[in-house]
Amino acid sequence: MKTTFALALLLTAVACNKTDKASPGTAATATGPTSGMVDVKADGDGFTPSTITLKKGESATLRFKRTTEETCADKVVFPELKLTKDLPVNQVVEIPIDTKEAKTLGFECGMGMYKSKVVIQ
Ligand SMILES: [Cu+2]
Repeated sequence: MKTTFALALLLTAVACNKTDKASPGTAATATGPTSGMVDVKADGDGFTPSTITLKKGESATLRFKRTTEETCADKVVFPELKLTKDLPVNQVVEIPIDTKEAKTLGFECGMGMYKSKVVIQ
């Protein structure tokens, strides 16, 4: 498990360096609240990271990228926002998050599996 997790972090870091040269410090490895661009991977394990903590009041955009056909996470749904976005393979889909209020926003795949969340604090 630990090896898989480390590998996922490594892959995230590599992807981040390729696509987001301007802010190398915003990798999804942060454990504390973050802001700015946050990469979220969708694959056979669902969404990674599955919990994203954002700083209240600071602008944040989730950058979803599906990396495999082998998943039903071909779209992401935010039920509270009534928002559904398709996730084409290997395309970054940006979803800005309103962080004005401290709250928890759930998100999931189109079938309601892979429960994940954004915590604004
Ligand atoms: Cu599903």
